[in-house]
Amino acid sequence: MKNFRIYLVGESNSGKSSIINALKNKPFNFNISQTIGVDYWSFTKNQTKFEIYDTSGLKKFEQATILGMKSANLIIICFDLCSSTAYQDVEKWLNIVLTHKSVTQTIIIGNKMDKQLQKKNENIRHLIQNYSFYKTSALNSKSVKKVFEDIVQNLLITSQIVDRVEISPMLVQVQKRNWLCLC
Ligand SMILES: Nc1nc2c(ncn2[C@@H]2O[C@H](COP(=O)(O)OP(=O)(O)OP(=O)(O)O)[C@@H](O)[C@H]2O)c(=O)[nH]1
Ligand SMILES: [Mg+2]
Repeated sequence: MKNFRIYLVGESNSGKSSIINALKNKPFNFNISQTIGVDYWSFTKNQTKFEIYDTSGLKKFEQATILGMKSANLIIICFDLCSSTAYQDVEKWLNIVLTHKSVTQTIIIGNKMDKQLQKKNENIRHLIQNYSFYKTSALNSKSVKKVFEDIVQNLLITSQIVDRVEISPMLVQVQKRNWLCLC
């Protein structure tokens, strides 16, 4: 069994815990309590244990989050699509990730797509153009599950590539030996 550690980060109120609740098929809750420190949840798929760390977006827990996410295999930055500070929020977390964890996969989620967007922020598109980007609504568990299905699927493809690389030198050796035997 392999472990795959996912850190869910982003500003407080962006909907991180609600996204995890949707993934767990829990009913949506407008009065969900703020995360204190970090919450942990895991699921197993394809012989891999996906460990999800749902962090608090409160400033006082930021250093603990930064420390913890150094061990992550994947970082998901979540922001509120409708927040007036959406651009600054994404920029801040991208900077944190790039400063403290340069070589890691990063996905960006714009959450609360069920809400009416007041003003389209074209600048965000440029900021996130090099990242996988998903729009979600924690009220619609399908949109949330799609993100995690893609993560599982991508990991499967990547690990197959790694397996193939590991296997091929052995195959070459076996073929060589057969060829020698035939001689
Ligand atoms: N309309 C709408 N509201 C949402 C959505 N996701 C979360 N909310 C609401 O936004 C508020 C904050 O949600 P949380 O899931 O607690 O946000 P969080 O990012 O985990 O916040 P911290 O734990 O403080 O970091 C709550 O009132 C949720 O009900 C969504 O997709 N659409
Ligand atoms: Mg939370």
